[in-house]
This record gives sequence, structure tokens and C-alpha cells, in this order.
Amino acid sequence: MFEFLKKKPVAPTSDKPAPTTPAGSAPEGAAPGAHAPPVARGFSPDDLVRAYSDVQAEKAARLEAEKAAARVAVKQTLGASLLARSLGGLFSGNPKLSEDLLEEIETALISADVGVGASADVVANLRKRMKAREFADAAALQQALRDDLLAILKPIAVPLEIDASRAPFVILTVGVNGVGKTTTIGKLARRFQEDGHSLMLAAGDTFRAAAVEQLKIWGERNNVVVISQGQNADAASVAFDALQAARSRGFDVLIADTAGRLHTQAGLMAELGKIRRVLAKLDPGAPHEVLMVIDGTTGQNALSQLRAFHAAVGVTGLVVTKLDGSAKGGVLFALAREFNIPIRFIGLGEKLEDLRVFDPEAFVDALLPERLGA
Ligand SMILES: Nc1nc2c(ncn2[C@@H]2O[C@H](COP(=O)(O)OP(=O)(O)OP(=O)(O)O)[C@@H](O)[C@H]2O)c(=O)[nH]1
Ligand SMILES: [Mg+2]
Repeated sequence: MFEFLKKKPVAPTSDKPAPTTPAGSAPEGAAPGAHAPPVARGFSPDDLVRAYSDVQAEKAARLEAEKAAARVAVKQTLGASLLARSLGGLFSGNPKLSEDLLEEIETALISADVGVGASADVVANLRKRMKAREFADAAALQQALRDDLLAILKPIAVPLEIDASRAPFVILTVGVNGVGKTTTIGKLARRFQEDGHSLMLAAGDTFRAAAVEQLKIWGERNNVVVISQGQNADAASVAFDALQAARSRGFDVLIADTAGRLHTQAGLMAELGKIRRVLAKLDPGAPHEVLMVIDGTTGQNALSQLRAFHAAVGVTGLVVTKLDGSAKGGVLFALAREFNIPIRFIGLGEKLEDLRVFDPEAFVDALLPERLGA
């Protein structure tokens, strides 16, 4: 990032006080200065404007390329899901329009976690239009199904934007055990770094020593500062320290990990509310994003999980992971219909690039056959 600035003579050094790491663990080689925003002094306003446009253009080009790659990856992964296989099986034989076909579509949707309500609505609309003779053939019906499915997802496809005016932009990551929170944080950290944001992590999963280590090791490898207090520390206190540190050291983004917890454990759910309140003492707007990670193979239980987490901590964005596994592919529709909470990313695997910005068109197209057979 800021390639343009890098080519310039070295700017005068910052006169900021030497950074400290309260209760933190700055990894070796992760000099805080390396993460500080570029120093503006020594450059003319024009230089800065040009540098900013360069960065924006670079980011836009990367997003376009990423979108195209994501389309292919989503098709490959979701194309193997139960929903895609069922719909593919139904449509690929170019079936006759009939009530049986509608019932089979409804069964395919319900079986793939779309939810009874959403499935019934979609099919009722298709039935109405079929009776009105709006469809000449199965291809027209499939097109209408595509539009209806897309209409469910589009309102909640809102990408996560880091608002630079609210730095440090605080992301609190929550979810039940083993859904992929910490892995997602690693993937997000890489993404934000590529976007030119300086960032810090808070090891807020204090239940297990291994959890703190997992994040610290990741931070060391990737030159990211991780604030931790070790096992059994108060998670809210870790988050508070981390926000103080991120603020005094001028970081753009702070991502806080939390321990996985069952949505039915009232005490643990209340702890999330405490983290939220403690952060708000330092910055009334924090956390700016409460990102809930949901395992895409969970099925309808995902709805109860989201309901409980939303009540406890006010979820503002979702990541649905493991859509590459035994996920049936439909749970996003059920989530979208019941909650008006944006799906920010989907997880298609364990590698860094497997976290994809949620693109509803790519998603729906991956579930439907490209062309109908004879
Ligand atoms: N196949 C697949 N595996 C994933 C995905 N995201 C995460 N995982 C795997 O899920 C497992 C659990 O991931 P973690 O990131 O440790 O999950 P967590 O939510 O932090 O777990 P706790 O902290 O124990 O609650 C790891 O083996 C990850 O590699 C995904 O999109 N697809
Ligand atoms: Mg974890």
C-alpha cells in the first residue's frame, strides 16, 4: 500500500511517544512503528491525494479480480452441496411444468436448510405465476426461482467497510465452539493488511491457554501485534487493554477473539455483554462490528444460535463458514429471511483465500444448473 509514498525520500520520523504494550505480547519483528499509519509530514497535499487515489485504484482492481475468482470457487464448492445437487437433478432433465415439480422444489429447499417458511413462500410465488401461465418451460421457471432466491439474499449482502473515521475500528468476533472464529480472524487480518489497514489482535479467548497461543503464533508469523493476558484472564479486561493500546498506537483496526460458547449458557452469554460495555467505556461506538461466525453445516440450529447471540451482544454481521463441508447450502436463506443481519463473508475452506466476500448472485448461480438438458 501507499507505493507512491514509499518511492519518496524518507519522511521525518514521528514524534509520537514510544509505544508501549500494556499486558501485551508484541511479536518479534512487529515493531509498532511498522503498523503506524503513513506519516503525512514531508509530502505535499497533492502527493497525498495521488497516493490515496493509487491505493483506492489498486484496491478496486484487487476487489474485481477477487470477485471473479470467488465466483469460480463458489461454483466449485457450492455446486457439490445438497441443494445444488437436488435442484440440478430436478431441472437438468428439462421437466414438464407441473404441481409435482413445484412440490419437489419445495422438498429440495426444505431438505437443504432453507427453512419451511422461506421454501413455502418461494414455491407459492412460483405456483401463482405458473397458474397465470407466465412460464413457457422449465427454463423460465428456473429463472423465476433464481430471481426469488436472489431476492431473499440481496438485502443482507452488505460488505463490511472499515470506517477510517472511527479508528481504531473494533471488530468483536463471537460464536459457538469450533465454528471457525480464530481462523476467520487470521483470514480477515491478512485481508485488512492487504487493504492497507494497520491492525492489532486481542486474544480474548482466555478459556484455553492453547487459544491464546494459537493467536500469538499466528500474529508472530504475520507480523501482527497480539495483545494477551494469558489463560483465565478476564476477557473484558483483555479487550479493554487492547483497545487502549490500539488507540494510543494509532492502529486502524482491532479484532478481538472470544472463546466459543454455547448459546444456551446464560453466564457465558452475559460475559459477551460485559465485553461490549467495557469497550464502550473507551469508545461509545465500539465495538463497531460484532461479527458472528456460524458453521454452515449447523442447519436450522444456526437460527437459535444467532437469536441468542444477537440478544446478548447485538450482532451486526455474519460469517458463514465450512460451506465446503457437509453443508447443505440453504441455511443462508433461512438466516436472511428471519434476521436482517448482513452476511459479510462465507468460508469455503481452511486456506487464507477461502474466506470470500459474500456475493449473492454467485451464490445462487452456484446452486442452479447452468443449462437444462434435453
Ligand atoms: N472446511 C473448513 N474448515 C474451516 C473453515 N473455517 C474454519 N475451519 C476449521 O474449523 C476448525 C476450527 O476453527 P477455529 O478457528 O479454531 O474455530 P473457533 O471458532 O475459533 O473455535 P473455538 O475457539 O474452540 O471456539 C479448524 O480446523 C479450522 O481450520 C471453513 O470455511 N471450511
Ligand atoms: Mg478460537
